Amino acid sequence: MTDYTMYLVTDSTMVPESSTFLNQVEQALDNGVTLLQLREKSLTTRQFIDRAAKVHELTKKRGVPLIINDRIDVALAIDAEGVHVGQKDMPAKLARQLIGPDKILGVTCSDAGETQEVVDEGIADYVGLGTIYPTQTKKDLKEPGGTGPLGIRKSLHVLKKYNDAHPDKKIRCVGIGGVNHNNADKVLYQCSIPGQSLDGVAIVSCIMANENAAQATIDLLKIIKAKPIWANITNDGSDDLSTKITQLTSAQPLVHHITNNTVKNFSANVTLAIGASPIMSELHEEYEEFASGIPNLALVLNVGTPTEGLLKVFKHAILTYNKYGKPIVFDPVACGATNARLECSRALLKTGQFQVIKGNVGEIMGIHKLTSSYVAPTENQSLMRGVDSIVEHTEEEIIRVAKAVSIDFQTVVVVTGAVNYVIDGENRIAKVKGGNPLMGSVTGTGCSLGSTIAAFLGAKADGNNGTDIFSATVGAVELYNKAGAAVKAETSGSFMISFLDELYRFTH
Ligand code: 3NM
Repeated sequence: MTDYTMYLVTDSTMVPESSTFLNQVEQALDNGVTLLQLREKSLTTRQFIDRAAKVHELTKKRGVPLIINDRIDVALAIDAEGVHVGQKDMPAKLARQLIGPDKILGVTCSDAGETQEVVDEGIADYVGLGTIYPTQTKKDLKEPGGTGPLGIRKSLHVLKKYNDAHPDKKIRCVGIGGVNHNNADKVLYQCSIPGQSLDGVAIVSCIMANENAAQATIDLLKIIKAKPIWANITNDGSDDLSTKITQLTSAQPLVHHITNNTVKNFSANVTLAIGASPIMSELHEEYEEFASGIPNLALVLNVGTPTEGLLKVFKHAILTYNKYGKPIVFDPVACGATNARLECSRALLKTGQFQVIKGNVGEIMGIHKLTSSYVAPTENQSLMRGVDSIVEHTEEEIIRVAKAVSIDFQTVVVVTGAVNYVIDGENRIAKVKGGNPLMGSVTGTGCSLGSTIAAFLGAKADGNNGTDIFSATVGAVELYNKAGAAVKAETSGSFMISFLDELYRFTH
């Protein structure tokens, strides 16, 4: 069976001066590339055939299949193992007729619609799904900014349906576009839905343009085979709240906030009240130092007052915290209110992995629209839903939507309200009651729950240590609501002060 784990697509224009094209290919083949595609866009037919023949010598020796990009004639001339066609190349059906039933046929798909067409034809062996991230290697792309893992997951839903129905004739898949040493593990983790994952990644520049193609290949294979550092999550959350509070206060976590202007002061005070330390920084130059050096650190990323500049800061923070496996709590404030805000959340979800997404019902409903299996309601249905939403969402609906968000983004979801729901995938649900109706009259009481969750995660999650994110989050939500319920105040101003006091009392 063809091994798609690490699929090298060649490009002779980016070979470094210190090497040659054939040397780059040979280094890659000797160090772990499992499949090779010869992709030449400017050679004459004669040159292409000569090169293909030479490369085929190298691949045959190592038992690696050789796929020819676009040129069926060249593939047939040298008896290559397969052909890859893009959407503007020869239609897959004709390519199959020409190469016969036994050769490998691959097709590029840039969205779920194109994947559906390939699936409907049922003649491809694999699809190349892209573009994941921006790339300098290929111009003229349908979505130059990349679809992110979210776009790839939409195609995976289409593939899963086909593959489930055709277990003997599964269509395999690789992700392509901007994949490199910094993100290959993340790509494989995030481009995945229950029951359908990528079979591998396809890469060009991170090997072809590398001064040391051998080492680049070895390193990339290691990264592909490893899980991302933050995927080291356990499931052992048997601790009770008082144990979690003891862990919190003894670890004294640092909660880095990139949060909205309205709540900075209150969030900092809540963080201090529970025995953690706040830091409010929008200076991205210091994030590397934070994440690489500070133990028991977590980030709250709250998009309540977004700006163009802040979006860049958010993205930098996500990449840096993901790199060191430090937990991130994402608060998509008012993401359901405007399309621009929803797009802001989409951009951040595309950038990296969040350990927790926290929002009220409206916000989680907004994020649900970004999930890969979301189907927009028809006009009739939306009229009904419009009426529905005035009435209030049922518990069943809230849980269904939160589960969908949790599964798609592989994150713990917290839905706040009179009843709080903490949801981790299909099976783990905690309902937390308590709180106080006056919370609605004090700004920042929702946002500072994010600080509390981050503090609990920071106390437990540190780099490589497996952490039960769900259990830590439940602890934070429980503490927060207990403290809220314990407040005796009858008006909002005194509630605010007493709430800080209760948080302090429960943790000291
Ligand atoms: N196809 P790199 S992106 C050949 O999206 C190719 O279909 C793409 O190069 C697609 O690994 C791409 O250097 C180039 O980013 C990928």
